[in-house]
Amino acid sequence: MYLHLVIIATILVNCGVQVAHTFPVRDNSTTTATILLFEDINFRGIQVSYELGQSCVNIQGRANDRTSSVDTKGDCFLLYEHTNCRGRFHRANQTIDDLSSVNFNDSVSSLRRCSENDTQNRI
Ligand SMILES: [Ca+2]
Repeated sequence: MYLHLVIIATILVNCGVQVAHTFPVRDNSTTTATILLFEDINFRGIQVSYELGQSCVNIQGRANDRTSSVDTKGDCFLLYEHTNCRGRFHRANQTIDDLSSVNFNDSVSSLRRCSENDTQNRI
């Protein structure tokens, strides 16, 4: 019975995270958090899933500079305008249905999880 529950839970997680057109990125940290990036506002268009530990991750391929909405799944992330977590950033601690509302539409090039030292919304 327990095994069945684990299998069902695994299937549910996989359904939620790994949909078509995703490019899952993982690192070796034990604690990870998932963020979903969407090409269009209101969580539409091509969806990309990133599972992040503590490292900065660059947005690969056609998803770069195309994100218009994000689902943070209850976690906190820093969205950066340049690769390697450089340049202007926005601290997203909740889901954002239209990144133009925080002047970040089609601008995200890298991201990382928030750390305890992140206190400002942007530089
Ligand atoms: Ca877009």
